[in-house]
Amino acid sequence: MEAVELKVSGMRCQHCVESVTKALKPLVGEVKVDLKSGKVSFEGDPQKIDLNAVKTAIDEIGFEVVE
Ligand SMILES: [Cu+2]
Repeated sequence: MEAVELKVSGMRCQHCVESVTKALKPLVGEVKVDLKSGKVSFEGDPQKIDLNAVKTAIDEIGFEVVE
């Protein structure tokens, strides 16, 4: 397991945090979101995580992965 960290833009409140958390749960399990920095992090096997799917899921709910 490795820590993966993404920077997501557009999250402004706890509701956004929940949307991101919910959208990513089926893909990567538990995620940690830091609203202030926009950092979304989770643990996973880099071989198994489909980062494109993660980015698409974030995109679909109106946010953007910037890093
Ligand atoms: Cu919000």
